[in-house]
Amino acid sequence: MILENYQIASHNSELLAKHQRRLAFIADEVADTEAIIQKLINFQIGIPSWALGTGGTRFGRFSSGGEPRNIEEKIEDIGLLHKLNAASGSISLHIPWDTADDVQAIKALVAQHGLSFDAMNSNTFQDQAGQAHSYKFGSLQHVNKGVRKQAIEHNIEVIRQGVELGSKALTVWLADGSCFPGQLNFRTAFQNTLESLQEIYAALPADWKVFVEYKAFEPNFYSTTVGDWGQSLLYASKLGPKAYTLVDLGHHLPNANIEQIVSLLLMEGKLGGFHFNDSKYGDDDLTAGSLKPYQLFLIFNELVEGMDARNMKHHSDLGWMIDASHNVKDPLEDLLQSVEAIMLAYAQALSVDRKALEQAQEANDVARAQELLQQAFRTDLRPLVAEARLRAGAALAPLELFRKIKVREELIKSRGLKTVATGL
Ligand SMILES: [Mn+2]
Repeated sequence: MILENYQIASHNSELLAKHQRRLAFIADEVADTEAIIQKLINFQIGIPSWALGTGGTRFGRFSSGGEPRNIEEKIEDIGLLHKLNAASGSISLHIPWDTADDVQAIKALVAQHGLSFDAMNSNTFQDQAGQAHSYKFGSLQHVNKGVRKQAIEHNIEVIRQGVELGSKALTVWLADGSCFPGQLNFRTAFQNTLESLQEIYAALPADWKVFVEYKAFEPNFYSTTVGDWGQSLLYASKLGPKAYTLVDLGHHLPNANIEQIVSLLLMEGKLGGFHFNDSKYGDDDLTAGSLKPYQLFLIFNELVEGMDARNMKHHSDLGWMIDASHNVKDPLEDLLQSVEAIMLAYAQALSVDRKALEQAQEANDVARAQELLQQAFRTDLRPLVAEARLRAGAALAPLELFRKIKVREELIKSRGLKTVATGL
């Protein structure tokens, strides 16, 4: 479905007067809003190809209809999101779900929508039809060399496909681990995984990165071979300068201090990227900012402070991606909400009075430090995020416009009610 410029223009003109009043108020309240708006315009969030359809649990999946049936339709959906919010500028592919038959056509389609390719994702957590070995007991960690070799070759094939498309990174998330005590030797599992990752690392082009994603539990429930940021950092450090840790917000044990993890990984130059989502219990994969917006802000606060300390470019030096699942909401509406929440948390972090915060820390003025952070969090900066969209030619209120022009109804008309997108 194509969203026309005139539709955006007419939507914006209806909301413009109210928006300008709000914006003027913020400009009065917050220092240097112009610099914040410019950074928001540059900032882009990667959309995962597997989040465009309705997600499910092991109990069931309830499609909302009109889901993308192939990679072309996934790109079209992300193109539509990007047209609505001008902040969803890249697509992250999962292989083999998204293997392209015609690479040139896919590249052209992505370019036509003003998108780029984010990190490529390998899949050794499922068995594929016709594959020689099973990953039931792990992939890169497996006790059988033949299984490890198959998993290594798959990752190298993902890099090859990514090079053809113009991606610059590989994300490796492993389901490897064990479900019961005694099932495996922790050191052997680590060493096998490291050696496998070393072979994959050796296949990386010079300008590529590999992100080692960690996860505390699930699908394995006793041990996970890349289970936390310490283990991921160990792998990334042993692999070399092109290897980084990837933080998925839902992959920690409850109450983990993620902002502290982020701060230290940045200090070590080993933070590679992010998977945004929100959760109450585990890897719930809910809409970013839907449960713990203050935590999201605190994470961005550390990101901005830590990246500035290293003179990093906010928009390009880390990988920014959503990794979520949409069981009960329209996936596209859910993604619009996630991007909005991420942009807002970023804007809030940019508005923190850094100098004053540093002074409060030096003086052990705890109350003042809290006031400074909460001042930024509690000031409604949504007009700045909307202004960034307006200047980039997108919609002032993306979700509102999405509903007004009946996107889902149109997608169901053209694709059918009973479509199921590949993914989780
Ligand atoms: Mn993830």
